Amino acid sequence: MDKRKFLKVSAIAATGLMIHPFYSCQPSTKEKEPNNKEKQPSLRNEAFVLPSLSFPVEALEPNIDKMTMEIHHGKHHAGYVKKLNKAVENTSFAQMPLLDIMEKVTPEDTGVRNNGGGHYNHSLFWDVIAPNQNGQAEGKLLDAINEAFQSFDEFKNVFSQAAKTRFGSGWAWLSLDDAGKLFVSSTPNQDNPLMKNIVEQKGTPILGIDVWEHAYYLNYQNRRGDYIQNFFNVIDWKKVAANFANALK
Ligand code: MN3
Repeated sequence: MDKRKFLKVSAIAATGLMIHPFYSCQPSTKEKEPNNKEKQPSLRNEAFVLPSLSFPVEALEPNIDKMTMEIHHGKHHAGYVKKLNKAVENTSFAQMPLLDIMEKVTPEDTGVRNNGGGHYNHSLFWDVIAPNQNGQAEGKLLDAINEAFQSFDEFKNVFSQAAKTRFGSGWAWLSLDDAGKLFVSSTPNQDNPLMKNIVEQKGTPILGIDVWEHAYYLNYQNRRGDYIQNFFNVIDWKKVAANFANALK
């Protein structure tokens, strides 16, 4: 084979479009030796598990009802965990911690993308909601919100609008970008701002709202706007502030 023809065949093979006995014996791109300059992922020894809620399922009523919490946590989130454990089997994700998976997952890793995102997103969601909240960010987090959005009320408007206008199923986020600035974004399905190979606006989420219908339909039916408004009654701003402090490190 002359050099030009060899290069052409190699280029086609690299796209994965060419099936040939020679190439089929080679390790897939997922299994190839990682680039030494790339950060090595740390390892995880155990299967992913459903995190417990830190409050009783009825504790968020009337903002989020008991049955929605039971089904959302006990069925939907549990389902993502189960399917994630299955999806990572025999892949390069098998022993990776969740945060490394979020960083490395690509659009083609459908099962890991949907269920890994589902596990991460819901774990964050349960962590930033709680009963008996005062509804207000404070301290350095409030300063950062004021800097990015001019005021706390304006942040609420921008965040609510992102949640309301997400077409179909998805999430709205408050995240910290690489430059240390807060921003609001929204993602479809179970994507999130950590998925740098997938999302447009990359960052570390510190607050997220689930706007899938399963998150509110039993209590609010089609009134997504009312659900979003009442979600502000259950945001645990101390937890969001802790996430903010961690993201700044
Ligand atoms: Mn959900």
